[in-house]
Amino acid sequence: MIDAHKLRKDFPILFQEVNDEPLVYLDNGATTQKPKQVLDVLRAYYEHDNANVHRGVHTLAERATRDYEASREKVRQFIHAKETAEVLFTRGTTTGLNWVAKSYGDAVIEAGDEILISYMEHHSNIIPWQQLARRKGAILKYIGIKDGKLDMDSARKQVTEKTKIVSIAHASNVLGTINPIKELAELAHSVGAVIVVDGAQSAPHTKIDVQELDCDFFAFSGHKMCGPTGIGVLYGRRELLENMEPVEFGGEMIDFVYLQDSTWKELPWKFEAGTPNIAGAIGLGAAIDYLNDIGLENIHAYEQELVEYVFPKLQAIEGLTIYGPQDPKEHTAVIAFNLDKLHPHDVATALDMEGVAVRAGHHCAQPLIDYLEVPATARASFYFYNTKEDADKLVDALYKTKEFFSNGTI
Ligand code: C6P
Repeated sequence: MIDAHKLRKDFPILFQEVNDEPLVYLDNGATTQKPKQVLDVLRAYYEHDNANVHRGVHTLAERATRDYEASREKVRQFIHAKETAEVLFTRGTTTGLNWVAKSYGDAVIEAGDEILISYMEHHSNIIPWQQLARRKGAILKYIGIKDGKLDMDSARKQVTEKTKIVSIAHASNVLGTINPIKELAELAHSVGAVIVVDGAQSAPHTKIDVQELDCDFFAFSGHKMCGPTGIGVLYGRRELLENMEPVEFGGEMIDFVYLQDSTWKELPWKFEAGTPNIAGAIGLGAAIDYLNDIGLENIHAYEQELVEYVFPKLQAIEGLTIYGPQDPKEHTAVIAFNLDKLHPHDVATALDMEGVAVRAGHHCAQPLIDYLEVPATARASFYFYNTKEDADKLVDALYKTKEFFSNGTI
């Protein structure tokens, strides 16, 4: 089992005061903090090994290439892909989803075809499909939500012979819901569609096995799982990637360049044009080592324990509404809420005065926020280095916030 008090010592940033209060960082859905182990690897890379990859024969270039490609193998193992050819380094989830829409989507989608997403998607899993549908005259359809979860009856009704792509978040960044990807994959495959999974909020928190999930594409971000910003991964099944055109062109990704035409390198490099985020990839590898040492099963179990600890305390606050499933056993450690009629920005500002960092706004999920019929929400999102004391501090700060506003003193 996880000892969060011990693990948090790996995160120097957590030991500071904000507004004269010890920092309680509960904005892990936006980005997580980085442990010393990852910071050390990044520093060592720049101090000892920095060089461009795949181009030089000198020692530093060989070291940088070795470590960059070693990270790809770590990612492969982390998501249980069959081969490293299926692991593409990207800037993050957003880039991965855009690549699928642009490359696979442009090749496959025709006028009248259907793309199926859901009301709980992040903008990164909406707008690329809107743009694709617009380019091709296709139809973008939305699976509904029931009791804070994906409405599977709605999903079954909306999948037709015209459905070509189903793209769904594995875990919602607002509702704290885990979606049944395997079931959705079966549904998509039954009509010959592919399933794209937005894994931004699941890969950091639970074991991922892309083969077991039977997904065709899976995108996630390094910065939400203790890695650096600007690095992410797109997994794609080899048969699909082989037949896809690169989205970006330039150095690194070519085999031969003639005057009027060019040929591409083999997978995965044909998708990685230009100098990649070498340090980012190596840092992500270090983050994977760090998470593996703790154990993804342990992380998942501990976060569940935290949710079950804090949920009833939040539910007991009069006037506090939690969105998503009401049973903590069905809720991830992302908890979106509103307090009375207070604007969530005011709530987040008041919490910040107590040192508690939460996010407020539409969480890049405007269609969902409209669906919930609220202007915005506050959101606390926990990670394995958060303690029960952090949860208590959140609850205390919410009571104080309530009191301040009712007294008109803030
Ligand atoms: N959500 C949040 O606070 P990028 O920005 O590419 O690393 O990840 C985009 C993204 C895609 N899908 C989901 C489900 C996400 O949660 C995110 C990022 C952050 O909720 C920042 S908006």
